[in-house]
Amino acid sequence: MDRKRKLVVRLIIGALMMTMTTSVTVMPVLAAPDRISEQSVISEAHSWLGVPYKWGGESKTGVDCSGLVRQVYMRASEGQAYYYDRTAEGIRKASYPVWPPRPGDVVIFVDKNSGKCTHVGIYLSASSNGYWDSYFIHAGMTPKKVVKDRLYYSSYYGTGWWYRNFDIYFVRYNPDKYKTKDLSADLNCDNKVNVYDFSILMSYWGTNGSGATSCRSPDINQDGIVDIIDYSIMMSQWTG
Ligand SMILES: [Ca+2]
Ligand SMILES: [Ca+2]
Repeated sequence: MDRKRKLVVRLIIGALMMTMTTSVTVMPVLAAPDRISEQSVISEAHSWLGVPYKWGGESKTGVDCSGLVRQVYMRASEGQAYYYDRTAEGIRKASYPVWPPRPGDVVIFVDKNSGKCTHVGIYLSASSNGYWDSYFIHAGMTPKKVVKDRLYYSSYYGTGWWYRNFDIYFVRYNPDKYKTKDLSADLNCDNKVNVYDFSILMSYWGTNGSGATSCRSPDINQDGIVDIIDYSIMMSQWTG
């Protein structure tokens, strides 16, 4: 290649690189993705409607108020974020008060007698009356299942019941207090990576994992096959 040609080639490469650089710089700068979107929390919360109330429960066969909030947040973030403390009081401590609330924020109910947060729910939207009569989803005793209710005109507890018994406010999780942990191998979303997940992985070995009814796909790294790579990811997260 003579010098002239080399120069032309260099110019073309330079122009290409400039174009590439330019196209990179004009790309919109994306903020760090929100681990939990409002929409994912709201749709996950709705998928729990009708699940029976069970004290201490954290699955779709039975759940209590704080178990519901924790599971909804954990599943909505695909296991990336969740409250370690599963009590209503723990959820309150890991959050900060907000006004106005955004759909998917947490509703905190502080017992007027004990001063402790004894109930939590997920805020959906203000009603036509305003935020004080907002819609929320929660797992409660009346009826003993996950329902959608209103803060003031409660369909199940009667008008004003929540306010007579609780101080109510809205909170959002505090990223600084919000612990993260890679649980992508927790296929059944029970917050542990153990033999249950292992047996799900094994039963889809060599397939693309489609058809699995577990909370997460056994194709953990999403490369189209359940294989040794997924197995090693699982082993690295093993909690037993
Ligand atoms: Ca598991
Ligand atoms: Ca895989």
